[in-house]
Amino acid sequence: MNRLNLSSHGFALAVLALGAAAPAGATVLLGTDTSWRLTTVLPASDWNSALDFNDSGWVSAVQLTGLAPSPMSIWAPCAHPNALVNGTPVPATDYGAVGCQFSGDLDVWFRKTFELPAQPISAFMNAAIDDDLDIFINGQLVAGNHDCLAGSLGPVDISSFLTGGTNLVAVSAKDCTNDWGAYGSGNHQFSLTVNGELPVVTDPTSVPEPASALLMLGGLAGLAGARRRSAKKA
Ligand SMILES: [Ca+2]
Ligand SMILES: [Ca+2]
Repeated sequence: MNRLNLSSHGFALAVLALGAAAPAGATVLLGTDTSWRLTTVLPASDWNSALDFNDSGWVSAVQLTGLAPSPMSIWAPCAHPNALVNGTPVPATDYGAVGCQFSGDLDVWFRKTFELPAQPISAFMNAAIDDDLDIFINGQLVAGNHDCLAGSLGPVDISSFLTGGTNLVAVSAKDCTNDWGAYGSGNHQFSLTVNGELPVVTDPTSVPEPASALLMLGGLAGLAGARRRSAKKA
């Protein structure tokens, strides 16, 4: 199992930039954005393995404001009735004062299906989480951390977990407190990128180069002559 632990950096989100360099020739195969689906209600058990899982009751992720735009940090929509300040519920009208990075959503389940033309030659995943998570690729647990501290992970080689066609990445994420305290401790965020290389696809309908075509014709003529000679001997 290709499972790695997060390194911890406290809750200072400024340190959560994803620093790992992508391999030469690699392109972004996947990134967090608002097309990811999420729920804050414990889903059925096949949420992280079934490509056709019905997530029509889930909602779109929101981009958290005030953080680096790339990779995009996402979470649940910020208006939520469970947020606290020093144990006291916060009126929803106050949420805007501190941005969507603070809400009362502690447990969030994310899903994203995406297409690949072929299994990648290489695929390296980096992620950042405030606070904890488990990441599943096509039903397989590939990374996890449960220390109730913000941190980042990667690069994790996930190439063997990906396939040509439809793939599923599913993430259970947890913020460890819904109490904003002095607007500093109840924050949360999740971001993920996969960089990798896809195999070069040769076009079977391409016209052979002239030199190649001549060689091919010469080879066919030689083969025909050999067959004629073989037939005379028989
Ligand atoms: Ca953590
Ligand atoms: Ca937190």
